[in-house]
This record gives sequence, C-alpha cells and structure tokens, in this order.
Amino acid sequence: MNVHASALAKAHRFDEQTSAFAGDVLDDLSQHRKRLSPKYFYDAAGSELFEQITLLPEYYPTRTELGILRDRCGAISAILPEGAALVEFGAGATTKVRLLLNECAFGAYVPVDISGDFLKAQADALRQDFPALAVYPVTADFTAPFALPEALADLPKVGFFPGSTLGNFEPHEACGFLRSARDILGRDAQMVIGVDLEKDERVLYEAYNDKAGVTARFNLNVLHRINRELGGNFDLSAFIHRAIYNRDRHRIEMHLISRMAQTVRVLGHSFSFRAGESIHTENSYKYSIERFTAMARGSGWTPRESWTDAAGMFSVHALVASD
Ligand code: AVJ
Repeated sequence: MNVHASALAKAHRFDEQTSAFAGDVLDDLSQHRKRLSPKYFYDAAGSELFEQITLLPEYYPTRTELGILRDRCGAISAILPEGAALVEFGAGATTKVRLLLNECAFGAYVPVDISGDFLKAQADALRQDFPALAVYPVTADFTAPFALPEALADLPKVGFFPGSTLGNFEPHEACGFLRSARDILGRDAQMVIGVDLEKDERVLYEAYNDKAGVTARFNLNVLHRINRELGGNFDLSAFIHRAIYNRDRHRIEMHLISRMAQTVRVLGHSFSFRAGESIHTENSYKYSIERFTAMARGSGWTPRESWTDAAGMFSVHALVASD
C-alpha cells in the first residue's frame, strides 16, 4: 500500500482492497493522461456485464477459445503429465477449466484469484462435480509472486491462463508475468495459455463496440464503482465509451471520453476534464503466433505446441519451462 492509500484507509476506515482502489484512482486521475486500471472493472456488476459480453455475437474471443479447447483437449491432455496440479491464474467462469478436468487426470486444482469469496464458491461447485479432485483455492494477486500450497510440492505443475487476460498487460508486464509464473510453478512445469490474435480491424472494432452497448456499460461501470465505493460524483451520462484499434501498438484501447468541460470530486479531490478529454481504461493487446512465442522464449518458456481455430482468430499455446 502506498503512503497516500494508507492515510486514506485510516481516514475513511477502508478495508485493504478499498484503500488500494482509492490510492490507484487518485493517482491515475491525477496523471497528465488520465487513466484507470482494467482490474477495477470486475466488481459484482462488472463481472456480470463481462459475462454478458462473452455472449455477444460480436465478441468472438470466449466462444472461439472454448471451441479450440473443446476440439483440442485430447491433444492438450496427451502432452500433460498425469496427476499434475493444475494452477489457474485468475478465476472466472469454470467452463474452460472443466474441459481440461474432464479430459485429463489431474491430481489437484489450484484456482488463484484476488477475490476470495468468488473463489470459494467456484471451488465448492468443482468439488461437487469432481469429488476425487483435491481443490486448493489460493487468495492472491497473481501478478505478484505467491506460494503454492505445501501439499503440492511433489506433484508436477501445469499453469492455466485462458481468456487472453495476458492482453491486459503491457508487453514488459506480460514478460514479467510469464517469468514469475515460471518461478512459481518451478522446474519441468508446463503452461496452457490463451492469446487473442491480430486480425481484420473491423472485426476487432466491432468486438469492443457492440451494437447492444454492453461493452459501453461495462466500461462506464468503473465510474459507478468509484461513486459507490469512494463517494465520487461522476455523472455517467457525461462520459461516452470509445474503443479504438491502435495499429502501431497492436492493441484495442478503451477510453471514457468527457462530453463537456466538467469537474468531478472523489475523496475530497477535484479532477477537471476538458470537453473530449479521455480516461484510458484498458488496453487489450493482440499478438501474432510468432510475437507471442518469441516473448514466451524470452521469459523462461519453450513453446511446445500452438493451436488456433480454422479462421485464425484466437490461439492456445502449450509451453514447457526452460532449464
Ligand atoms: C478479459 C481482458 C480478455 O480484453 O477482451 C472485453 C476484457 N474488455 N471487452 C478483453 C474486455 C472489453 C477482455 N479480457
């Protein structure tokens, strides 16, 4: 926690998570280019909106990745060791991991997520459906080093990082994450990771500017969360959602654009906006197979196999820890 956040925590009796949120929001809105971290999209309402996004006709990543996992789970499980501990970085819907658990005899499943409540509910559901599977939920921020449960010390390790969540990281952060995952999982570990691919810009544009406006609501919800949790006074109707493809940096950018000159207050601080000024809320990097595998090689992993759908929209990679 930074100094700012710990002072806020005291003054407002915030819990640790809310203090971190407060500190980040005040820092990020004080920047010359205002920004907010995409990790704050996922409160209960935001997680529900994201589930709706995954069902949109324009939003291809979730259903395409599920299709690859469904078609290739035989090939994927054939290269994974038997009885391994499957460590999932981030815990959303369990649909994807269930495909692997059905196909492959894992010794343990270790979902890792910052939100402990959701994690426990998810773990209970899996224990019901896979009574023989040992489930060890770990509450941790998986972007920082954390320890695996002692009981798993002797099992082979397989990391699982689906959903192209890697795309939210800056390239240097993505390398850092891969290196840290290699350290956490240890020697001889393997990793199964989903990565969204570069494609026709119109397809990308429509996936993040859906006709029903769900992505717009998802983006705007972070302002609602600031109002609710931090007592902000954002007028949501004074901002509009914008998503653009930044070709030079291979990424979709999401912004919230101020419709007018206005001043917003959060926790006793004022933030002035010019008409048309942006809050940059998310990057979603898109990779080529070659750029991703080169990055993996440079971050402690040897690419073993890559699978895509027939249209080459999305990719799933099996990596092996380099010595
Ligand atoms: C969950 C980060 C993979 O980047 O596509 C969906 C989040 N943002 N629509 C993505 C998201 C807008 C999503 N990830």
